Amino acid sequence: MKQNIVGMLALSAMTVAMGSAFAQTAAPTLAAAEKEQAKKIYFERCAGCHGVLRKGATGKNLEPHWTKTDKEGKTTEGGTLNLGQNRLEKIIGYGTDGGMVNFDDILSKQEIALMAKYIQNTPDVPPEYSFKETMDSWKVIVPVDKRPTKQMNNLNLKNLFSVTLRDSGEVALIDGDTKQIVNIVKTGYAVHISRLSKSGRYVYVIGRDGRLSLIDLWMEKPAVVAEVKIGFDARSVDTSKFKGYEDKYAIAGSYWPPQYVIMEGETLKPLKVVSTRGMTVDGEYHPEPRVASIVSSEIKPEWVVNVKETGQILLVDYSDIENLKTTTIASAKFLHDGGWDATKRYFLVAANASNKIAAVDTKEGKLAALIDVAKIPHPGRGANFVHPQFGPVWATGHLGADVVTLISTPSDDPKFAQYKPHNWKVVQEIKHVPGNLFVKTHPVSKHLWADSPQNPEKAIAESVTVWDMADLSKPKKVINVAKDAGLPETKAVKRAVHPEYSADGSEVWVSLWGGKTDQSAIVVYDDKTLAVKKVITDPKMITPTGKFNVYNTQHDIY
Ligand code: DHE
Repeated sequence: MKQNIVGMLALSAMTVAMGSAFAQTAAPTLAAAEKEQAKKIYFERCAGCHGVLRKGATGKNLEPHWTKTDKEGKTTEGGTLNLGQNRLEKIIGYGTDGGMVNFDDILSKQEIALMAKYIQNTPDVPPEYSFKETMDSWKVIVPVDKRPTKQMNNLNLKNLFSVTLRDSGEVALIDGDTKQIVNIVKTGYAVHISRLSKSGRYVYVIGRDGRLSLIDLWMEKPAVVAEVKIGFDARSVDTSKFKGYEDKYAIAGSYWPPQYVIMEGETLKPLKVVSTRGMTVDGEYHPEPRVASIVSSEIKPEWVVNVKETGQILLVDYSDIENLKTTTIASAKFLHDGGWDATKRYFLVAANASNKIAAVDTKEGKLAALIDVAKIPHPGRGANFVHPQFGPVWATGHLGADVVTLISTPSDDPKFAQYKPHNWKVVQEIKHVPGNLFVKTHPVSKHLWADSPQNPEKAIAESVTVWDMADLSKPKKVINVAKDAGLPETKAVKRAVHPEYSADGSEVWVSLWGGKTDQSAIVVYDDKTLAVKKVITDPKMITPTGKFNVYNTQHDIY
Protein backbone atom coordinates (compact mmCIF):
# COMPACT_ATOMS: atom_id res chain seq x y z
CA MET A 1 0.00 0.00 0.00
CA LYS A 2 2.06 2.93 -1.32
CA GLN A 3 -0.73 5.48 -1.31
CA ASN A 4 -0.66 8.21 1.33
CA ILE A 5 -3.70 9.74 2.96
CA VAL A 6 -3.92 12.51 0.35
CA GLY A 7 -4.16 10.02 -2.47
CA MET A 8 -6.58 7.90 -0.52
CA LEU A 9 -8.84 10.89 0.07
CA ALA A 10 -8.94 11.34 -3.70
CA LEU A 11 -9.81 7.70 -4.26
CA SER A 12 -12.64 7.71 -1.84
CA ALA A 13 -16.05 8.22 -3.36
CA MET A 14 -17.80 8.20 -0.02
CA THR A 15 -18.49 11.58 1.54
CA VAL A 16 -19.84 12.67 4.87
CA ALA A 17 -23.55 13.32 4.69
CA MET A 18 -23.94 16.78 6.14
CA GLY A 19 -27.57 17.68 6.70
CA SER A 20 -28.05 21.38 7.21
CA ALA A 21 -31.17 22.82 8.74
CA PHE A 22 -30.88 26.06 6.82
CA ALA A 23 -30.29 27.19 3.27
CA GLN A 24 -26.63 27.73 2.59
CA THR A 25 -24.86 29.07 -0.43
CA ALA A 26 -23.20 26.44 -2.59
CA ALA A 27 -19.62 25.75 -1.57
CA PRO A 28 -16.99 27.40 -3.78
CA THR A 29 -15.95 25.05 -6.58
CA LEU A 30 -12.38 23.87 -7.00
CA ALA A 31 -10.63 22.54 -10.10
CA ALA A 32 -9.27 18.99 -9.70
CA ALA A 33 -5.66 20.20 -9.34
CA GLU A 34 -6.67 22.81 -6.77
CA LYS A 35 -8.52 20.17 -4.77
CA GLU A 36 -5.44 17.94 -4.74
CA GLN A 37 -3.24 20.83 -3.60
CA ALA A 38 -5.72 21.76 -0.86
CA LYS A 39 -5.99 18.15 0.37
CA LYS A 40 -2.23 17.95 0.68
CA ILE A 41 -2.04 21.21 2.63
CA TYR A 42 -4.96 20.16 4.82
CA PHE A 43 -3.29 16.87 5.71
CA GLU A 44 0.11 18.46 6.34
CA ARG A 45 -1.00 21.55 8.25
CA CYS A 46 -4.59 21.26 9.47
CA ALA A 47 -5.74 17.66 10.08
CA GLY A 48 -3.67 17.25 13.27
CA CYS A 49 -5.74 19.83 15.12
CA HIS A 50 -9.09 19.78 13.27
CA GLY A 51 -9.33 16.05 12.42
CA VAL A 52 -9.52 14.30 9.04
CA LEU A 53 -13.32 14.48 9.18
CA ARG A 54 -13.03 18.10 10.36
CA LYS A 55 -15.14 17.40 13.42
CA GLY A 56 -12.73 19.43 15.53
CA ALA A 57 -10.56 18.65 18.58
CA THR A 58 -7.64 20.89 19.49
CA GLY A 59 -8.91 23.05 16.62
CA LYS A 60 -12.52 24.02 15.89
CA ASN A 61 -15.10 22.03 13.89
CA LEU A 62 -14.59 22.87 10.21
CA GLU A 63 -17.60 21.19 8.64
CA PRO A 64 -19.51 23.20 6.03
CA HIS A 65 -22.34 24.06 8.40
CA TRP A 66 -19.85 26.32 10.20
CA THR A 67 -17.61 27.37 7.37
CA LYS A 68 -20.20 28.42 4.75
CA THR A 69 -22.39 31.51 4.94
CA ASP A 70 -26.18 31.33 4.44
CA LYS A 71 -27.97 32.51 1.29
CA GLU A 72 -28.06 36.17 2.26
CA GLY A 73 -24.38 36.12 2.93
CA LYS A 74 -25.21 36.44 6.61
CA THR A 75 -23.81 33.93 8.98
CA THR A 76 -26.38 32.44 11.26
CA GLU A 77 -27.43 29.03 12.41
CA GLY A 78 -29.34 29.14 15.67
CA GLY A 79 -27.83 32.56 16.24
CA THR A 80 -24.29 31.28 15.89
CA LEU A 81 -21.84 32.91 13.55
CA ASN A 82 -20.85 31.05 10.42
CA LEU A 83 -17.75 32.07 8.64
CA GLY A 84 -17.56 32.40 4.87
CA GLN A 85 -14.61 33.12 2.56
CA ASN A 86 -13.35 36.47 3.86
CA ARG A 87 -13.52 35.62 7.53
CA LEU A 88 -11.90 32.22 6.92
CA GLU A 89 -9.01 33.81 5.02
CA LYS A 90 -8.42 36.21 7.92
CA ILE A 91 -8.48 33.42 10.49
CA ILE A 92 -6.09 31.23 8.49
CA GLY A 93 -3.77 34.16 7.79
CA TYR A 94 -3.67 35.85 11.17
CA GLY A 95 -4.77 33.15 13.65
CA THR A 96 -7.14 33.69 16.58
CA ASP A 97 -6.99 34.37 20.30
CA GLY A 98 -8.43 30.87 20.72
CA GLY A 99 -5.04 29.34 19.97
CA MET A 100 -5.11 29.02 16.14
CA VAL A 101 -1.68 30.06 14.91
CA ASN A 102 -1.15 32.42 11.97
CA PHE A 103 -0.28 30.78 8.66
CA ASP A 104 0.70 33.91 6.74
CA ASP A 105 4.39 33.06 7.14
CA ILE A 106 3.83 29.44 6.04
CA LEU A 107 1.21 29.65 3.28
CA SER A 108 1.03 32.09 0.34
CA LYS A 109 -2.02 34.38 -0.14
CA GLN A 110 -3.18 32.06 -2.95
CA GLU A 111 -2.87 29.00 -0.68
CA ILE A 112 -4.78 30.74 2.13
CA ALA A 113 -7.63 31.63 -0.27
CA LEU A 114 -7.61 28.05 -1.57
CA MET A 115 -7.83 26.56 1.94
CA ALA A 116 -10.72 28.90 2.81
CA LYS A 117 -12.60 27.56 -0.25
CA TYR A 118 -11.65 23.94 0.41
CA ILE A 119 -13.02 23.82 3.93
CA GLN A 120 -16.41 25.10 2.80
CA ASN A 121 -16.74 21.85 0.85
CA THR A 122 -17.87 18.56 2.37
CA PRO A 123 -14.94 16.53 3.76
CA ASP A 124 -14.06 13.25 2.06
CA VAL A 125 -13.74 10.16 4.21
CA PRO A 126 -10.47 8.30 3.68
CA PRO A 127 -10.58 4.50 3.57
CA GLU A 128 -9.75 2.08 6.37
CA TYR A 129 -6.38 0.36 6.75
CA SER A 130 -6.64 -3.30 7.65
CA PHE A 131 -4.34 -5.79 9.35
CA LYS A 132 -3.50 -7.23 5.91
CA GLU A 133 -2.40 -3.84 4.56
CA THR A 134 -0.33 -3.25 7.70
CA MET A 135 1.28 -6.65 7.19
CA ASP A 136 1.94 -5.97 3.48
CA SER A 137 3.75 -2.75 4.38
CA TRP A 138 6.09 -4.50 6.84
CA LYS A 139 9.78 -4.71 5.85
CA VAL A 140 12.70 -6.18 7.76
CA ILE A 141 15.79 -4.52 6.34
CA VAL A 142 18.32 -6.27 8.61
CA PRO A 143 17.01 -9.55 10.11
CA VAL A 144 17.60 -10.07 13.84
CA ASP A 145 20.19 -12.84 13.26
CA LYS A 146 22.22 -10.53 10.97
CA ARG A 147 22.36 -7.75 13.56
CA PRO A 148 25.33 -7.22 15.87
CA THR A 149 25.42 -9.17 19.13
CA LYS A 150 27.21 -6.31 20.89
CA GLN A 151 27.60 -2.57 20.41
CA MET A 152 29.81 -2.09 17.31
CA ASN A 153 30.50 1.64 17.71
CA ASN A 154 32.27 3.73 20.34
CA LEU A 155 29.37 6.05 20.98
CA ASN A 156 28.20 6.86 24.47
CA LEU A 157 24.70 5.64 23.58
CA LYS A 158 23.18 6.94 26.82
CA ASN A 159 23.87 10.47 25.70
CA LEU A 160 22.84 10.12 22.05
CA PHE A 161 19.99 12.38 20.86
CA SER A 162 17.43 11.42 18.24
CA VAL A 163 16.38 14.73 16.69
CA THR A 164 13.30 15.26 14.52
CA LEU A 165 14.07 17.14 11.30
CA ARG A 166 10.40 17.91 10.82
CA ASP A 167 10.10 19.07 7.24
CA SER A 168 12.79 16.86 5.71
CA GLY A 169 11.26 13.56 6.89
CA GLU A 170 14.45 12.60 8.68
CA VAL A 171 15.93 12.05 12.10
CA ALA A 172 19.44 13.23 13.01
CA LEU A 173 21.31 11.05 15.50
CA ILE A 174 23.61 13.41 17.38
CA ASP A 175 26.39 12.40 19.76
CA GLY A 176 25.62 14.28 22.97
CA ASP A 177 29.28 14.24 24.07
CA THR A 178 30.97 15.51 20.87
CA LYS A 179 27.84 17.25 19.43
CA GLN A 180 28.66 15.61 16.07
CA ILE A 181 25.94 14.29 13.78
CA VAL A 182 26.43 10.50 13.73
CA ASN A 183 23.91 9.79 10.98
CA ILE A 184 20.86 11.32 9.32
CA VAL A 185 18.25 8.64 8.81
CA LYS A 186 15.40 8.75 6.30
CA THR A 187 12.11 8.19 8.11
CA GLY A 188 8.41 8.92 7.64
CA TYR A 189 6.95 12.32 6.76
CA ALA A 190 7.23 15.04 9.45
CA VAL A 191 8.41 12.65 12.14
CA HIS A 192 6.64 13.24 15.40
CA ILE A 193 8.41 11.47 18.23
CA SER A 194 11.22 9.00 18.97
CA ARG A 195 10.92 6.52 21.83
CA LEU A 196 13.39 3.94 23.20
CA SER A 197 13.20 0.25 23.89
CA LYS A 198 13.65 -0.66 27.55
CA SER A 199 17.24 -1.84 26.89
CA GLY A 200 18.12 1.44 25.19
CA ARG A 201 19.30 -0.38 22.06
CA TYR A 202 16.42 0.43 19.69
CA VAL A 203 14.93 3.81 18.73
CA TYR A 204 11.35 3.82 17.39
CA VAL A 205 10.49 6.78 15.17
CA ILE A 206 6.92 7.52 14.07
CA GLY A 207 6.13 9.76 11.07
CA ARG A 208 2.90 11.69 10.65
CA ASP A 209 2.28 9.47 7.59
CA GLY A 210 2.11 6.42 9.89
CA ARG A 211 5.52 5.05 8.91
CA LEU A 212 7.25 3.52 11.90
CA SER A 213 11.04 3.08 11.62
CA LEU A 214 13.18 0.98 13.94
CA ILE A 215 16.80 2.11 14.40
CA ASP A 216 19.44 -0.24 15.84
CA LEU A 217 21.97 1.78 17.87
CA TRP A 218 24.38 -1.16 18.15
CA MET A 219 25.31 -1.05 14.46
CA GLU A 220 28.64 0.48 13.51
CA LYS A 221 26.61 3.32 12.00
CA PRO A 222 23.14 3.21 13.58
CA ALA A 223 20.52 2.75 10.84
CA VAL A 224 16.95 1.62 10.15
CA VAL A 225 16.55 -2.17 10.47
CA ALA A 226 12.76 -2.53 10.06
CA GLU A 227 9.76 -0.51 8.95
CA VAL A 228 5.99 -0.76 8.91
CA LYS A 229 3.15 1.59 8.04
CA ILE A 230 0.60 1.48 10.85
CA GLY A 231 -1.99 3.88 9.38
CA PHE A 232 -2.21 7.01 7.24
CA ASP A 233 -1.75 9.57 9.98
CA ALA A 234 -0.03 8.89 13.32
CA ARG A 235 1.67 10.52 16.31
CA SER A 236 2.61 8.00 19.01
CA VAL A 237 4.72 4.93 19.71
CA ASP A 238 6.10 3.13 22.77
CA THR A 239 7.52 -0.24 23.78
CA SER A 240 6.97 -2.92 26.43
CA LYS A 241 8.97 -1.96 29.53
CA PHE A 242 7.69 -4.32 32.25
CA LYS A 243 10.19 -6.85 33.66
CA GLY A 244 10.29 -9.94 31.46
CA TYR A 245 8.91 -8.06 28.42
CA GLU A 246 11.89 -5.76 27.75
CA ASP A 247 12.16 -4.98 23.99
CA LYS A 248 9.48 -7.65 23.27
CA TYR A 249 6.63 -5.53 21.93
CA ALA A 250 6.00 -2.12 20.39
CA ILE A 251 2.71 -0.25 20.10
CA ALA A 252 1.91 2.64 17.77
CA GLY A 253 -1.20 4.83 17.75
CA SER A 254 -2.89 6.07 14.61
CA TYR A 255 -5.00 9.20 14.03
CA TRP A 256 -6.46 7.78 10.81
CA PRO A 257 -7.84 5.18 10.85
CA PRO A 258 -8.43 5.60 14.60
CA GLN A 259 -6.67 2.51 15.94
CA TYR A 260 -3.53 1.13 17.55
CA VAL A 261 -1.20 -1.58 16.34
CA ILE A 262 0.78 -4.00 18.50
CA MET A 263 4.01 -5.34 16.98
CA GLU A 264 7.03 -7.47 17.76
CA GLY A 265 9.58 -5.14 19.31
CA GLU A 266 12.67 -6.27 17.41
CA THR A 267 11.13 -6.71 13.95
CA LEU A 268 7.95 -4.58 13.94
CA LYS A 269 5.98 -7.60 12.69
CA PRO A 270 2.33 -6.58 13.19
CA LEU A 271 0.50 -8.76 15.72
CA LYS A 272 -2.80 -7.03 16.32
CA VAL A 273 -4.80 -3.98 15.20
CA VAL A 274 -7.40 -2.59 17.60
CA SER A 275 -9.95 0.07 16.62
CA THR A 276 -10.61 2.93 19.05
CA ARG A 277 -13.98 3.98 17.58
CA GLY A 278 -16.74 4.23 20.12
CA MET A 279 -18.66 6.46 22.46
CA THR A 280 -17.36 9.72 23.86
CA VAL A 281 -17.52 10.49 27.58
CA ASP A 282 -20.80 12.31 26.74
CA GLY A 283 -22.27 9.06 25.37
CA GLU A 284 -22.16 10.00 21.68
CA TYR A 285 -20.71 7.85 18.92
CA HIS A 286 -17.56 9.31 17.39
CA PRO A 287 -16.18 8.04 14.06
CA GLU A 288 -12.66 9.44 14.55
CA PRO A 289 -11.36 8.93 18.12
CA ARG A 290 -7.64 9.34 17.48
CA VAL A 291 -4.89 7.74 19.51
CA ALA A 292 -2.93 10.51 21.19
CA SER A 293 -0.15 9.79 23.72
CA ILE A 294 0.93 6.27 24.68
CA VAL A 295 3.19 5.44 27.64
CA SER A 296 4.53 2.21 28.98
CA SER A 297 4.08 1.17 32.61
CA GLU A 298 7.00 -0.34 34.52
CA ILE A 299 4.80 -1.64 37.34
CA LYS A 300 2.51 -3.81 35.17
CA PRO A 301 2.67 -5.27 31.64
CA GLU A 302 0.48 -2.41 30.43
CA TRP A 303 0.41 0.53 28.07
CA VAL A 304 -1.58 3.66 28.83
CA VAL A 305 -3.31 4.57 25.55
CA ASN A 306 -5.05 7.96 25.51
CA VAL A 307 -7.90 8.29 23.05
CA LYS A 308 -8.41 11.91 22.12
CA GLU A 309 -12.05 12.40 21.07
CA THR A 310 -13.69 9.82 23.36
CA GLY A 311 -11.77 11.00 26.43
CA GLN A 312 -11.15 7.33 27.30
CA ILE A 313 -7.86 6.25 28.84
CA LEU A 314 -7.17 2.61 27.97
CA LEU A 315 -4.90 0.42 30.08
CA VAL A 316 -3.91 -2.26 27.56
CA ASP A 317 -2.53 -5.43 29.18
CA TYR A 318 0.02 -7.00 26.81
CA SER A 319 0.68 -10.14 28.85
CA ASP A 320 -1.71 -12.07 26.56
CA ILE A 321 -1.93 -10.41 23.15
CA GLU A 322 -4.31 -13.09 21.82
CA ASN A 323 -6.84 -12.44 24.58
CA LEU A 324 -6.22 -8.74 25.01
CA LYS A 325 -7.61 -7.28 28.23
CA THR A 326 -8.24 -3.56 28.43
CA THR A 327 -9.38 -1.37 31.31
CA THR A 328 -11.32 1.64 30.01
CA ILE A 329 -11.23 4.74 32.17
CA ALA A 330 -13.52 7.67 31.38
CA SER A 331 -11.94 11.11 31.80
CA ALA A 332 -12.51 14.24 29.71
CA LYS A 333 -12.05 15.56 26.15
CA PHE A 334 -9.76 15.87 24.19
CA LEU A 335 -6.88 13.83 25.49
CA HIS A 336 -3.52 14.87 24.10
CA ASP A 337 -0.05 14.57 25.67
CA GLY A 338 1.16 13.77 29.18
CA GLY A 339 3.74 12.17 31.42
CA TRP A 340 4.42 10.20 34.59
CA ASP A 341 4.63 11.64 38.09
CA ALA A 342 7.94 11.14 39.94
CA THR A 343 6.86 7.75 41.38
CA LYS A 344 5.80 6.49 37.90
CA ARG A 345 2.57 5.17 39.39
CA TYR A 346 0.36 8.00 38.11
CA PHE A 347 0.05 9.17 34.52
CA LEU A 348 -1.13 12.75 34.01
CA VAL A 349 -2.64 13.65 30.65
CA ALA A 350 -4.00 16.91 29.25
CA ALA A 351 -7.70 17.02 28.30
CA ASN A 352 -7.14 20.14 26.27
CA ALA A 353 -10.71 21.04 25.27
CA SER A 354 -11.93 20.71 28.87
CA ASN A 355 -8.99 22.58 30.44
CA LYS A 356 -8.34 19.63 32.73
CA ILE A 357 -5.55 17.26 33.64
CA ALA A 358 -6.64 13.63 34.10
CA ALA A 359 -4.50 11.61 36.52
CA VAL A 360 -4.67 7.82 36.24
CA ASP A 361 -3.60 5.52 39.03
CA THR A 362 -2.00 2.70 37.00
CA LYS A 363 -1.55 0.54 40.12
CA GLU A 364 -5.28 0.51 40.94
CA GLY A 365 -6.38 0.86 37.30
CA LYS A 366 -8.68 3.83 37.90
CA LEU A 367 -8.95 7.57 37.63
CA ALA A 368 -7.20 9.26 40.57
CA ALA A 369 -8.27 12.83 39.85
CA LEU A 370 -9.60 15.23 37.23
CA ILE A 371 -8.00 18.59 37.92
CA ASP A 372 -9.24 21.94 36.57
CA VAL A 373 -6.42 24.00 35.11
CA ALA A 374 -5.99 27.11 32.95
CA LYS A 375 -6.81 27.18 29.22
CA ILE A 376 -5.43 24.49 26.85
CA PRO A 377 -2.91 22.59 28.97
CA HIS A 378 0.02 21.24 26.90
CA PRO A 379 2.57 19.47 29.11
CA GLY A 380 4.65 17.51 26.59
CA ARG A 381 5.70 15.03 29.23
CA GLY A 382 5.54 17.59 32.01
CA ALA A 383 8.22 18.18 34.64
CA ASN A 384 8.62 16.66 38.13
CA PHE A 385 10.36 18.38 41.03
CA VAL A 386 10.12 18.96 44.77
CA HIS A 387 8.55 22.37 45.45
CA PRO A 388 10.05 24.18 48.46
CA GLN A 389 6.58 24.76 49.95
CA PHE A 390 4.34 22.03 48.48
CA GLY A 391 6.57 18.96 48.07
CA PRO A 392 6.47 16.78 44.91
CA VAL A 393 4.76 18.52 41.99
CA TRP A 394 4.21 17.85 38.30
CA ALA A 395 4.20 20.85 35.96
CA THR A 396 2.29 21.58 32.77
CA GLY A 397 2.47 24.55 30.45
CA HIS A 398 -0.47 25.99 28.49
CA LEU A 399 -1.03 26.92 24.88
CA GLY A 400 -3.89 29.22 25.79
CA ALA A 401 -2.89 30.77 29.13
CA ASP A 402 0.06 32.71 30.52
CA VAL A 403 0.94 30.33 33.33
CA VAL A 404 2.80 27.13 34.10
CA THR A 405 0.61 25.06 36.45
CA LEU A 406 2.04 23.02 39.32
CA ILE A 407 -0.02 20.07 40.61
CA SER A 408 0.85 18.31 43.87
CA THR A 409 1.42 14.57 43.33
CA PRO A 410 1.22 11.80 45.98
CA SER A 411 4.23 9.97 47.37
CA ASP A 412 4.64 7.00 49.75
CA ASP A 413 7.91 8.47 51.00
CA PRO A 414 7.32 9.40 54.70
CA LYS A 415 9.35 12.59 54.24
CA PHE A 416 6.57 13.89 51.97
CA ALA A 417 3.65 12.85 54.23
CA GLN A 418 2.97 16.46 55.28
CA TYR A 419 2.10 17.40 51.68
CA LYS A 420 -0.74 14.86 51.38
CA PRO A 421 -3.54 17.46 51.87
CA HIS A 422 -2.30 19.24 48.70
CA ASN A 423 -2.36 16.12 46.51
CA TRP A 424 -4.09 16.58 43.14
CA LYS A 425 -4.58 20.30 43.81
CA VAL A 426 -3.13 23.12 41.75
CA VAL A 427 -0.68 24.52 44.26
CA GLN A 428 0.82 27.30 42.16
CA GLU A 429 0.52 29.00 38.78
CA ILE A 430 3.82 30.50 37.71
CA LYS A 431 3.54 33.53 35.44
CA HIS A 432 4.66 32.71 31.90
CA VAL A 433 3.34 33.65 28.42
CA PRO A 434 0.71 31.95 26.20
CA GLY A 435 1.90 29.67 23.39
CA ASN A 436 3.95 27.34 25.60
CA LEU A 437 4.32 23.76 24.33
CA PHE A 438 6.93 22.06 26.51
CA VAL A 439 8.27 22.30 30.07
CA LYS A 440 11.28 20.34 31.29
CA THR A 441 13.56 19.71 34.24
CA HIS A 442 15.90 16.95 35.43
CA PRO A 443 16.44 15.32 38.86
CA VAL A 444 19.90 16.93 39.25
CA SER A 445 18.86 20.35 37.95
CA LYS A 446 17.81 23.44 39.91
CA HIS A 447 16.06 24.87 36.86
CA LEU A 448 12.66 24.62 35.21
CA TRP A 449 12.64 25.42 31.47
CA ALA A 450 9.62 26.38 29.34
CA ASP A 451 9.38 27.35 25.67
CA SER A 452 6.74 29.57 23.97
CA PRO A 453 6.97 28.75 20.24
CA GLN A 454 3.29 29.37 19.51
CA ASN A 455 3.30 32.91 20.90
CA PRO A 456 2.41 35.47 18.19
CA GLU A 457 5.28 37.81 19.24
CA LYS A 458 8.44 36.90 17.30
CA ALA A 459 10.84 37.70 20.13
CA ILE A 460 8.82 35.57 22.56
CA ALA A 461 8.44 32.66 20.12
CA GLU A 462 12.21 32.69 19.64
CA SER A 463 12.92 32.62 23.40
CA VAL A 464 12.75 30.23 26.34
CA THR A 465 12.18 31.03 30.01
CA VAL A 466 14.09 29.51 32.92
CA TRP A 467 13.09 29.57 36.60
CA ASP A 468 15.14 28.78 39.65
CA MET A 469 12.97 26.14 41.33
CA ALA A 470 14.03 27.37 44.77
CA ASP A 471 12.40 30.78 44.01
CA LEU A 472 9.59 30.49 41.50
CA SER A 473 8.07 33.87 42.21
CA LYS A 474 9.71 35.57 39.22
CA PRO A 475 11.18 34.44 35.92
CA LYS A 476 14.84 33.72 36.40
CA LYS A 477 15.79 34.48 32.85
CA VAL A 478 14.30 34.88 29.37
CA ILE A 479 16.82 33.63 26.83
CA ASN A 480 16.57 34.62 23.16
CA VAL A 481 17.73 31.37 21.58
CA ALA A 482 17.54 32.67 17.99
CA LYS A 483 19.94 35.51 18.88
CA ASP A 484 22.28 33.08 20.64
CA ALA A 485 22.41 30.88 17.51
CA GLY A 486 23.77 33.73 15.37
CA LEU A 487 22.10 32.41 12.21
CA PRO A 488 21.38 34.76 9.29
CA GLU A 489 18.03 36.64 9.34
CA THR A 490 15.22 34.75 7.59
CA LYS A 491 11.59 35.53 6.79
CA ALA A 492 10.36 32.65 8.93
CA VAL A 493 10.27 32.94 12.72
CA LYS A 494 12.86 30.67 14.37
CA ARG A 495 10.64 29.17 17.06
CA ALA A 496 12.62 28.01 20.09
CA VAL A 497 11.10 24.65 20.95
CA HIS A 498 11.37 21.58 23.16
CA PRO A 499 14.08 21.94 25.84
CA GLU A 500 15.72 18.54 26.44
CA TYR A 501 18.41 17.59 28.98
CA SER A 502 21.60 15.65 28.39
CA ALA A 503 21.77 12.28 30.16
CA ASP A 504 23.67 13.70 33.16
CA GLY A 505 21.37 16.72 33.45
CA SER A 506 24.19 19.22 32.91
CA GLU A 507 23.06 20.62 29.53
CA VAL A 508 19.78 21.74 27.97
CA TRP A 509 19.33 21.51 24.20
CA VAL A 510 16.81 23.83 22.51
CA SER A 511 15.79 23.53 18.83
CA LEU A 512 15.20 26.45 16.51
CA TRP A 513 12.26 25.48 14.34
CA GLY A 514 12.79 27.74 11.31
CA GLY A 515 11.53 27.90 7.72
CA LYS A 516 11.14 24.66 5.81
CA THR A 517 14.22 25.24 3.64
CA ASP A 518 16.34 27.30 6.08
CA GLN A 519 19.49 25.93 7.70
CA SER A 520 18.78 26.01 11.40
CA ALA A 521 20.37 24.96 14.69
CA ILE A 522 20.14 23.42 18.12
CA VAL A 523 21.55 25.64 20.85
CA VAL A 524 23.11 23.80 23.80
CA TYR A 525 23.08 25.61 27.18
CA ASP A 526 25.00 24.91 30.35
CA ASP A 527 22.14 24.27 32.80
CA LYS A 528 24.06 25.74 35.77
CA THR A 529 25.28 29.00 34.23
CA LEU A 530 22.67 29.29 31.43
CA ALA A 531 25.56 30.22 29.08
CA VAL A 532 25.68 28.92 25.49
CA LYS A 533 27.94 25.87 25.25
CA LYS A 534 27.56 25.03 21.60
CA VAL A 535 25.51 25.87 18.51
CA ILE A 536 24.95 22.69 16.50
CA THR A 537 24.28 23.65 12.91
CA ASP A 538 24.68 22.00 9.53
CA PRO A 539 23.20 22.48 6.03
CA LYS A 540 21.09 19.38 6.75
CA MET A 541 19.78 20.83 10.02
CA ILE A 542 16.35 21.79 8.61
CA THR A 543 13.39 22.37 10.96
CA PRO A 544 14.75 20.58 14.04
CA THR A 545 11.95 20.21 16.62
CA GLY A 546 11.70 17.31 19.13
CA LYS A 547 14.93 15.93 20.64
CA PHE A 548 14.99 12.67 22.50
CA ASN A 549 17.97 11.91 24.71
CA VAL A 550 18.36 8.11 24.80
CA TYR A 551 18.80 7.73 28.57
CA ASN A 552 16.11 10.24 29.58
CA THR A 553 13.58 8.83 27.10
CA GLN A 554 14.40 5.22 28.00
CA HIS A 555 13.81 5.92 31.71
CA ASP A 556 11.08 8.58 31.42
CA ILE A 557 13.18 11.22 33.15
CA TYR A 558 11.56 14.66 33.14
FE1 DHE B 1 3.06 16.99 18.84
C1 DHE B 1 4.09 14.85 21.35
C2 DHE B 1 0.09 15.37 18.66
C3 DHE B 1 1.90 19.37 16.66
C4 DHE B 1 6.18 18.29 18.60
N1 DHE B 1 2.24 15.43 19.85
C5 DHE B 1 2.82 14.69 20.86
C6 DHE B 1 1.90 13.68 21.29
C7 DHE B 1 0.77 13.83 20.52
C8 DHE B 1 0.99 14.92 19.62
C9 DHE B 1 -0.48 12.99 20.59
C10 DHE B 1 2.15 12.66 22.40
C11 DHE B 1 2.90 11.48 21.87
C12 DHE B 1 3.24 10.47 22.95
O1 DHE B 1 3.77 10.86 24.00
O2 DHE B 1 2.98 9.28 22.76
N2 DHE B 1 1.28 17.36 17.88
C13 DHE B 1 0.21 16.54 17.94
C14 DHE B 1 -0.85 17.08 17.12
O3 DHE B 1 -1.95 16.53 16.87
C15 DHE B 1 -0.46 18.44 16.70
C16 DHE B 1 -1.21 19.46 17.58
C17 DHE B 1 -0.79 18.84 15.27
C18 DHE B 1 -0.22 17.97 14.19
O4 DHE B 1 -0.59 18.16 13.02
O5 DHE B 1 0.58 17.08 14.44
C19 DHE B 1 1.03 18.41 17.07
N3 DHE B 1 3.90 18.58 17.83
C20 DHE B 1 3.25 19.40 16.98
C21 DHE B 1 4.15 20.35 16.39
O6 DHE B 1 3.86 21.21 15.50
C22 DHE B 1 5.48 20.19 17.06
C23 DHE B 1 5.70 21.38 17.98
C24 DHE B 1 6.67 20.14 16.11
C25 DHE B 1 6.76 18.90 15.27
O7 DHE B 1 7.82 18.29 15.23
O8 DHE B 1 5.76 18.52 14.66
C26 DHE B 1 5.21 18.93 17.87
N4 DHE B 1 4.81 16.65 19.81
C27 DHE B 1 5.99 17.27 19.53
C28 DHE B 1 7.04 16.71 20.38
C29 DHE B 1 6.43 15.74 21.18
C30 DHE B 1 5.04 15.71 20.80
C31 DHE B 1 8.50 17.17 20.39
C32 DHE B 1 7.11 14.85 22.25
C33 DHE B 1 7.33 15.59 23.53
C34 DHE B 1 8.17 14.79 24.51
O9 DHE B 1 9.03 15.42 25.18
O10 DHE B 1 7.99 13.58 24.65
